[in-house]
Amino acid sequence: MAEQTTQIAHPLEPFLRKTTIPHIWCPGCGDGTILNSFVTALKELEVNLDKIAVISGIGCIGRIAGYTNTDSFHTTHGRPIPFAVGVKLANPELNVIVISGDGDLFAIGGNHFIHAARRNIGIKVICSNNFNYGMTGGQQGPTTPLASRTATTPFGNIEHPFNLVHLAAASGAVYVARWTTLHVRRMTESIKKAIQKEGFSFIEIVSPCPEIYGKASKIGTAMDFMNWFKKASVIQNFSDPAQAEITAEKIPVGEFVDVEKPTFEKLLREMTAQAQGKVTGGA
Ligand SMILES: Cc1ncc(C[n+]2csc(CCOP(=O)(O)OP(=O)(O)O)c2C)c(N)n1
Ligand code: SF4
Ligand SMILES: [Mg+2]
Repeated sequence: MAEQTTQIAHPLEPFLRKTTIPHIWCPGCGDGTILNSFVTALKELEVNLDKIAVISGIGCIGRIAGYTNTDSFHTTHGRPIPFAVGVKLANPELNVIVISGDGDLFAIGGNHFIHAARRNIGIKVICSNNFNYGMTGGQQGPTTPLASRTATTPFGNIEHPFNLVHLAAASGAVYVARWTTLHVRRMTESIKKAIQKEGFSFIEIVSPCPEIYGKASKIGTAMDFMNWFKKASVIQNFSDPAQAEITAEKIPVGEFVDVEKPTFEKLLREMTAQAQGKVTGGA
């Protein structure tokens, strides 16, 4: 007699686009943890998936848009924010979430980031900061630590990195947080908060790239990254983001900004209604 097997579905299965799984990420890559946290946040919030749009640029983390079972765009390198802004302004009811890399968002796409934050456009941006361009072989990028070795800085990086939480706060983001992939529950809570918040929200996730950056920098394996995160992370909620530089000794994490400010789309709606009223009134 044939043996009967019962298949138990994984609780996160409805949130993943099964036709694109298995994913391409290397063993130990932090991007899987970010995906897990993100879909857990969607599940716990019981959001209507038809109201979520996930938008990414090009890079290892950029594949995430294809793995989530939502409407999504895997856009051109550096341009997820302009795509997201277009989606949000066309349909302000949608919760538009950009998930992309440090290179994508802060090198080629840096200008888009600062101006979307300044305008307080109600999109949410989650950055997988792995300190390099993972997908293209580990080039140095805008968050590579000073003196760090990468594929293109064999004698050590001579450029000062961005402090992303300071950049986001100074540009006008209404919610700013940083966690590492070791802080899974806190990361999930922050993602939930950002999804529910109006206005431009930014979460930096410090994430291991053991396969490329780990080797070049000599930080080592995924476990070595986790040990570094455990040793160096200090929770400093609502401390000065300007003082939150990441160093080998210290990774300041936590929520840095949580304020309210009228969003671009709200002001646009009000201005349009006013202008239409004037036209109608004068006719
Ligand atoms: C216009 C353009 N320039 C360059 C590239 C090559 N490219 C693809 S991904 C990438 C960098 C990705 O780095 P990051 O955003 O940090 O993502 P990661 O792979 O580290 O997750 C680059 C330079 C491209 N695809 N398009
Ligand atoms: S190259 Fe790095 S960032 Fe890309 S999948 Fe591998 S470990 Fe992850
Ligand atoms: Mg990167």
